[in-house]
Amino acid sequence: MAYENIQVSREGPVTTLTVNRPKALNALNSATLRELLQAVREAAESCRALILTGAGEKAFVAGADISELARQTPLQARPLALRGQKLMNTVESCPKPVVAAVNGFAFGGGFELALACHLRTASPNAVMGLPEVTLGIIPGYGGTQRLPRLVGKGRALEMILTAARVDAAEALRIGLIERMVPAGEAQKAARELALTLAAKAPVALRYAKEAVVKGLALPLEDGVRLEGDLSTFLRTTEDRLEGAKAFLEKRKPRWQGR
Ligand code: CO8
Repeated sequence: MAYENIQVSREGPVTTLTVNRPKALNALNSATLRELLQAVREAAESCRALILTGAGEKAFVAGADISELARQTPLQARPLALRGQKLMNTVESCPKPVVAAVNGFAFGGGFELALACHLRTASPNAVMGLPEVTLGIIPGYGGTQRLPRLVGKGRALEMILTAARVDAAEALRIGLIERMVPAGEAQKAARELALTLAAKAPVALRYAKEAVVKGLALPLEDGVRLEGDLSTFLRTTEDRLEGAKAFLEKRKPRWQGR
């Protein structure tokens, strides 16, 4: 499907979705949220790993579209908030691994999009933060929930309440991103990561992700139970036989995804 504000490129097992609204530093207006949701769903069907990034070298996504937010009535705001949350939940629960290539500004809803991804690479010019309180609102696309799960309550509260901007080096130090790479290479690094992921057993990857993401929202005992259930289920797949066979035959496994 063709999109107005999203570019889709497929290379081997990896699909890259690029938010492309240069006039607004790739800010997520309502139409872009809708397109991105559709694009993520479509890509999840056909690829082994996904990359999300922003067009150009200046911005990943500069947030929700402030000019649109400013025009909204409360009745219009609610569906928009739900659409944004739906997008972030869809990214996080995507059965395929999703890597964010943060190639510049990632603020507000843009940062929340990166937080919903499973892994993040960033170039040195990346700057991240939740500036909502400076606009008289609070993060509305999951930032108040996903940020503390990543960096802890104190640092998340500091970032949210002071609207502090975090550069790529600091983001790496506090565990907001997994890789900081030279200028212009965030997408290349994301691709390397995505290819590494695409070479792993797809169903195992999916359930490992589910165990971590869902488990974090559960008491430890229930999380361990979930891990046990998923792990037991995985011992029924054809891929687990292929994994053992390939190891014993000293060759690369040929995953079937079942
Ligand atoms: N929305 C709309 N337009 C934007 C946005 C945005 N988020 N960010 C930048 N733009 C536009 C600018 O208005 C400007 O347009 P124009 O050229 O027509 O004046 C163009 O992009 C270039 O921006 P700047 O000239 O400002 O570029 P700078 O390099 O000087 O600054 C910054 C870059 C620092 C990124 C700056 O643009 C900025 O601060 N942008 C806003 C960042 C922000 O506050 N983001 C959070 C938005 S709120 C949010 O995301 C809430 C999510 C949950 C909502 C739930 C609601 C229901």
